Amino acid sequence: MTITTPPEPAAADLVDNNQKPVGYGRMLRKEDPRFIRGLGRYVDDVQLPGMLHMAILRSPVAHARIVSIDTSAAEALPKVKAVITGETLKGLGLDWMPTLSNDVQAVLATDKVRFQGQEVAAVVAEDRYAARDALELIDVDYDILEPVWDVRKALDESAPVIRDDLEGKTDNHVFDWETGDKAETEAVFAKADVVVTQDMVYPRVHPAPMETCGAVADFDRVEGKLTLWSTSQAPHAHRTLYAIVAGLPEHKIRVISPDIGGGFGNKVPIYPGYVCAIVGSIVTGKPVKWMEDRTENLTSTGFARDYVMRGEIAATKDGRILAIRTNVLADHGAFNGVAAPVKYPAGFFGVFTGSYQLEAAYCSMTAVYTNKAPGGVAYACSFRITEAVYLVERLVNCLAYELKMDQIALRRKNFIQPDQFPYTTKTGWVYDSGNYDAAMLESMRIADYDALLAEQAEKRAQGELMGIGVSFFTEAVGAGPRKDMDILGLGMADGCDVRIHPTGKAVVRLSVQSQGQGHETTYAQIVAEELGIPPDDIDVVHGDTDNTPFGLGTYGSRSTPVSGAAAAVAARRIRDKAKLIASGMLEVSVADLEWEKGSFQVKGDPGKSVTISEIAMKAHGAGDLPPGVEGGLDASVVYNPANLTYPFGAYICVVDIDPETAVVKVRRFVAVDDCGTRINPMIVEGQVHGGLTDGIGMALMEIIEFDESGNCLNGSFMDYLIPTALEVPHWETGSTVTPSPHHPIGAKGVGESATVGSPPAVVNAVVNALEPFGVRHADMPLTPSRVWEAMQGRARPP
Ligand code: MCN
Ligand code: CUM
Repeated sequence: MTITTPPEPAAADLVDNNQKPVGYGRMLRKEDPRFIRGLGRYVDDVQLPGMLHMAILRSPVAHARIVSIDTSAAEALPKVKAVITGETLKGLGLDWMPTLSNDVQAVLATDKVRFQGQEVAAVVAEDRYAARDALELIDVDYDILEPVWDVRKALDESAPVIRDDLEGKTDNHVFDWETGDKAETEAVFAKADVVVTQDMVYPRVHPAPMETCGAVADFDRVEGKLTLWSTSQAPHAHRTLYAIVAGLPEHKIRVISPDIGGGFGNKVPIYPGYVCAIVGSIVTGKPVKWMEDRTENLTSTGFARDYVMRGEIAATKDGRILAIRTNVLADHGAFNGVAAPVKYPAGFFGVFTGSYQLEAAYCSMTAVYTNKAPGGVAYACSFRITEAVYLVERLVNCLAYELKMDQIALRRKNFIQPDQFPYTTKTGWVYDSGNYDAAMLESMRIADYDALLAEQAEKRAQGELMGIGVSFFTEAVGAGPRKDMDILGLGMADGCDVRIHPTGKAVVRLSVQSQGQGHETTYAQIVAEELGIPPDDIDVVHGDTDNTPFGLGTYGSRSTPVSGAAAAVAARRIRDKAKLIASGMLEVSVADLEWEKGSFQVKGDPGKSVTISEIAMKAHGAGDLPPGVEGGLDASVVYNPANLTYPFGAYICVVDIDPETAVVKVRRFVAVDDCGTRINPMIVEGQVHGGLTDGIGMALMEIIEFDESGNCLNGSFMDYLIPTALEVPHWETGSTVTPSPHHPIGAKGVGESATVGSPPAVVNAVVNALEPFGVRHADMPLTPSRVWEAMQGRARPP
């Protein structure tokens, strides 16, 4: 295992795209010239001849029986071409659709509405305005029912049953799930010197991507072919589901995800709007466009978190952590629309054991339906690892508080050690590689931790509220080995096709789909590194099911671990074939050739060599190839990962709290991330900066709440606060490099690391600042009012 701590990059390290040698490095993003000039092509930029526009009527109430829907006035509007209701869809067998977790979800409500914002009817009209006007003319008679808005009361005997559509359903229970050894954990807790219990809530939040969800459906009656432009993180998986749900032949469906303005998991599920746009196009014979507005996005699409957790940690009195136990109540909204591998009903929450050597661990969870929008797995969640990391990192700080131990010293005492990898946790996950202490020490060095402690002591003496918060996370990303992981029966492998043209230029086709992560750059870099072709000569194609290999798409930071591996392996296969061709060209045996980035040369005679472009021309050109070698220079790989990859990081946050207003200011944030080999360190840092900003948002301001009638209180950016440049500090990033032993280039995923790791660091810092008030915990978001209540000894009960 190699550990390096690269120095801060100098501007001179920025690699010009055409500068050689090519490969890994801080190359400027190939997609940026189009994005920064406003030339990106998003779904809403698609304009087709004769295109119609669709708008959706949504339920104004959280829970009600639908008595009647009168669409006659809307249909009479001159520009209206079709009004679609649940009854229309029922005729096509499309009124309900499967979710990604084996539940069903209403496409358009027929019997009841089950959350505020639920889809009730769709209008297709000549323009967007007419479609919206027509919505106002649809008359729905609702018989209001009592809503279930408090997750803690969802299982009460008296609670109304939300999902009476499910046969035999008499309560709001979704699933129970457990992991770890209960009896063993109880035994370890019984012998522990210290047990600390803490209740905490990870509130419902929303990914809020800049671009809302939408689609353009174009059903060609002549060809019988459906083309769907949609905001999808997983175009291939969506196509297969449309084939299964709508009964359309799969080869007659083309799903295109063009440029996507941010996904963050919000664009993994299939939404009723996509299905209605398809039906609208089939019914009218015209292309139909549907784009949500901001309120629709915030109130009806995939939310994140919403876990009510009780955590318990057992330790010796000198700070040896022995066991962790947790009980979780999970709010899944009205339909179980979680997108996680099917064997994992709670996603990868099972890694709540964190980065520590434990003797035992146990988790039990109950998931319930409420009258709220469905979702649950979104917002850079790494399949619920955000919740898991928050739980364990808050618990460790609660333990430090009780033991009066330094939060870093306590962590360092309990880390899994480098020689213990691969490490099997008490819940059965096999961490592939790690050197946790190196990352922790690096973060302490950058932060100058001792100086911070001294400063804090001084400030406390003067009554100032300065807090230092630490978190250390391990993530499990790169789903996944197909023996263990699938979504609705589709194995979680992903593919890459690499094709080298005769002139030595290349095209790389991926089954994963970028929403802003820079795939056009980094996949070109992977192939460039392997083949010595400059990245600017390599085009990356993605997001079009007609032109890319099958795969399950981008989420759970799985692109680099899965498709990134596929790209490297495909390029290596091409290199192997190129070597055979080169041996013919140079008239030497294969054993006499050596690879020098971009060319094969005769060992001991570097003057005799052929470049990869010369080989490409030969592969396509005239004359014989060596016996048994076919023409062309292409390769295609479907990669089945051996394991997940386990990136990790050490974060230190410094906050100041105004004692008069209780406003929290994040003054410093140090983030040391280890994602193994870094393909493009600049892009990795960009991903980390974004995730840290997410973390400040969730820790300090973001929440989706409901009132007692089930009304969503955060349906606009006036009420759903997201951080701006004003709330974030200058990020201080660092890195260590511990390659993944099973990934062909040693890379681990990183896209969600900072979102996962930063919220507990911020909360730990705020709570640390409030230590003089005897505060051990306060729940997110730590708005001034909540911090003020904590200061008054009235931390809101979770
Ligand atoms: N990378 C690298 N070296 C590594 C690991 C990654 O250079 N060792 C690069 C990759 O090549 C890629 C980027 O970093 O360009 C992110 O890679 P990866 O960690 O594999 O994550 P994915 O590409 O699968 O992206 C998904 C992840 C998720 S799940 C969410 S949620 C999220 C995130 O990415 N959504 C984003 N970051 C986002 N960034 C933007 N701009 N927009 C989103 O919607
Ligand atoms: Cu869980 S958000 Mo990302 O996996 O697309």
